[in-house]
Amino acid sequence: MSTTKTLLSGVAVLAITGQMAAAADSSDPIVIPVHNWSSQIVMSHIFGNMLESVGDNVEYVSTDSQAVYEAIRLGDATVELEVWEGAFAASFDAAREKGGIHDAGDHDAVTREDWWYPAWTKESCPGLPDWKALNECSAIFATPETGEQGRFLGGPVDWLKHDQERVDGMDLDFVVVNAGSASALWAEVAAAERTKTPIVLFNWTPNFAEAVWPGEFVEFPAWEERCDTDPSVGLNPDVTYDCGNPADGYLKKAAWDGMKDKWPQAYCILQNVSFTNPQIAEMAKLVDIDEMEPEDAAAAWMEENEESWKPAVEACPA
Ligand code: TMO
Repeated sequence: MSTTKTLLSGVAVLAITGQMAAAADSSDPIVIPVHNWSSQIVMSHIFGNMLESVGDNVEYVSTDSQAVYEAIRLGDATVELEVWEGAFAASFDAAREKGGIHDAGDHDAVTREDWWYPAWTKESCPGLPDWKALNECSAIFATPETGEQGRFLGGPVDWLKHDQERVDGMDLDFVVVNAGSASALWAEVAAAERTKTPIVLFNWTPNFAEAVWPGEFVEFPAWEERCDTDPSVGLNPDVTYDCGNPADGYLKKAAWDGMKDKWPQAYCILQNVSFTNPQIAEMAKLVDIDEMEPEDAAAAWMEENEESWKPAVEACPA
């Protein structure tokens, strides 16, 4: 008899706890933006799956990776899982200044995004990685599209807005040609590899590419705060962007200010989420090398790496 009673009261307690959980986070969908590089898409789905595991509703929307900060500030999107310092600090800071979006903490990862070349390139331009070698060797990077000048193959236009400013500000004898997609970048590197053709392009770390193609970033004058906004900072006194991107950049999470009140449990989980360089490189690899769909990659990663995400959920009871 007493056993039954205890069991029943246990059930009653569970039911109440369940109700509290339902009341805690709004049932409105948490809007998770996805962009045009693989780790971000996979990580966003991993985070979305973590939220669904506690009963939250999530919705994924494809958005421009710069405009997303304005969208979050206005509450049209809820979170950003990958704020890369090199590409997005300026847009993130601008939105934060207006209000409505905040820094929700750092990943463990350290990032770099900059001009990069695969190892064989150095054979025909031994002065690399020093940026000054670029102008000595610009002719080896020429393509029919760029004539006498070298080609810098940039990423999709929404990633880095200032490659052209750097070319102008540092007098680089190069033409910036933007790739339409990340996969177009990798196709160009793979094609160049077959003939050991020199190539300089936009790349980043953590990424799957470092495991496939040994290579190096070009060493521009080191990044300094305000190099992007204050002409007196950097190599030349009267231009901006006359420096490299941060060599040990942050990777942050960002959130809409209203998130912590509307979805407190999800917000707690967001704060606990932190991934490392190897984990992020692996997320990219599952899509870019193993050719999995991002949703499948997220599920496979979670299955293999339970210890790397479950504690972040369990530390956030309803
Ligand atoms: C924004 N990205 C990580 C591709 O440099």
